[in-house]
Amino acid sequence: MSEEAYNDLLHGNGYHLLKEVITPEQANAVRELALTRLDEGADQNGQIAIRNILPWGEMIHDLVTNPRLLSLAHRLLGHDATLAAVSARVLPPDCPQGGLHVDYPYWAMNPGLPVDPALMMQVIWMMEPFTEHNGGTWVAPGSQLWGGRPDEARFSEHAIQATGNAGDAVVSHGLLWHRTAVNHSDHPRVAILINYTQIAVRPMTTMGPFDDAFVENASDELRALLALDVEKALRRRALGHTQRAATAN
Ligand SMILES: O=C(O)CCC(=O)C(=O)O
Repeated sequence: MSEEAYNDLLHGNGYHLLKEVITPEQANAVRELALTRLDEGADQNGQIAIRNILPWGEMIHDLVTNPRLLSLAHRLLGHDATLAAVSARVLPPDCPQGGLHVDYPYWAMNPGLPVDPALMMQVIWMMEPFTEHNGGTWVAPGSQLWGGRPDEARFSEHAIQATGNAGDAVVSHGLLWHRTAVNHSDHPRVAILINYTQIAVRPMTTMGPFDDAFVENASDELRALLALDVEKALRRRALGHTQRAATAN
């Protein structure tokens, strides 16, 4: 587990670039897959958002259960962290930039939002090199600590673009102020977005229903992320609380 990434998310820039998490070839295979599924997407102000891509199969399951991401998600959100969303974001050439925001569940909550413990970690998987030219995500370093609603003027004063290579992944605190960028290149830019949350947070999109074959074949990591055994996981939490309280008394 990268201690540096953990500290960056909570106390530093609010995001961290994990390099070479998968190979450029693996990233390109996911990119090609996404480009064959564009018809499942919704137009979001000129950008394409394809929600709940788990049914695309093993390539996506492998991204979601990647050990480097999971170990960070577990450290930040608890060993029983779950999946709130997994989607593809495609920026067509010359698309307009996206709206400035923080991520779910923070945008769905009333003010007084906790930075530590974090409620959510986002992953922006780069399925091709991200550059300032083709739409590297705009982020405001340290903004997870700013509190309040995202503010255009303050954001534009501090924002920089996250860049990296195919197969790299930017992990970020859910409170980081960010927005998608304009893609000035002549081919679509593809990201896979993952949101991991604490188990007590309701998923952002409906994940299931899962058929019997899916449930039988799901790895232990995927079962935990989808809270397929949620009552058991919550009982373990409750027991942990009781034991901690007994030790404290
Ligand atoms: O596709 C991107 O550049 C990042 C999008 C993103 O982080 C979001 O929409 O929350």
